Amino acid sequence: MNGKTSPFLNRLEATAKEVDELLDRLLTTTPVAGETARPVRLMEAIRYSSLGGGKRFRPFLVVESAGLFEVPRPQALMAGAALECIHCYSLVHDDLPAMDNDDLRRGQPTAHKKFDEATAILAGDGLLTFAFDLLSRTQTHPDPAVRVELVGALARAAGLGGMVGGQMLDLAAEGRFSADGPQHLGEEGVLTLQAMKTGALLRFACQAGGMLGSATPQQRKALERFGAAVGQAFQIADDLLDVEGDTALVGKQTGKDAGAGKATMVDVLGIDGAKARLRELVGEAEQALAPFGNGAAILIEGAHFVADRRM
Ligand code: GRG
Repeated sequence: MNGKTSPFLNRLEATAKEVDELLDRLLTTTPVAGETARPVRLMEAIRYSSLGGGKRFRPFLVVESAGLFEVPRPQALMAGAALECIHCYSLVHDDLPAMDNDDLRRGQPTAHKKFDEATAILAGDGLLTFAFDLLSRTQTHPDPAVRVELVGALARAAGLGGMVGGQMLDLAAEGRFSADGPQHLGEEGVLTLQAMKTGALLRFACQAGGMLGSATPQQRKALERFGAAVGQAFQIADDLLDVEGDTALVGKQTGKDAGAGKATMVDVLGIDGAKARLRELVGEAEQALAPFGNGAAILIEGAHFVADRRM
């Protein structure tokens, strides 16, 4: 992934490969029951935006949280692939000229640069709806009540009170809709924005394992607490990468946040303060999973990976 290797990275990469293989099998031009035809250009743009690249960290969290409850791996991979479709859609739309206007993603031209804007919008729309198609399938879980719970929870994480709402707050904070320039949100405001924009999908990733595995209310609470800490840590690490990261490793342009008037935790706490908060969040993540004992070691390594990541 970045030339380095460790047992944790090997496991992350192995899951990424399984997710890629599954998406590769699912995202073909052959229509399934209920569909009429899958246009070739749309599928090319969807495959370009979702295959080959990306750490697949969200599916990894789904698979490993499901592993706590011995959920069959193919079921967890289906839920992870669905979540990755939402994540990839959000990146395609985030890169559009009307949003962040980026040319580079995962080290490659962004979807609207490689194809065109209309195709990129439709590829994002297609990935968004496909995610719910996947969750509704019996391969995700034999019990329809579990599938409905997953669909509802992912819709809320990704939707108007989650990621989409967070993106709206982000654009507003940049000053897009007012003549007064960037807003100064303060710590609470930035926390809310980030919990929605980035945190909600990561929290869902950890909760999904509990849903698939019929976890007890206490176990679900523990996973939610872990997911919330990892979500916050992920975004702070991303903010730090924007300031200190290397474009070649990160695979997208760095140094954009300050120029765009973005509301970040580095802005609120400073670089050293953000790094200290990151450490606190890793501690919080570890504590949350204490009830699972050694079985949760890989998830805790995941929290460290988030805090230490350079890509
Ligand atoms: C357009 C509705 C809509 C939402 C966009 C998530 C998001 C909201 C925008 C992405 C902006 C961004 C870079 C946020 C920081 C956190 C983040 C999502 C980083 C990218 O995720 P990684 O590092 O990427 O998991 P890979 O490429 O590994 O999948």
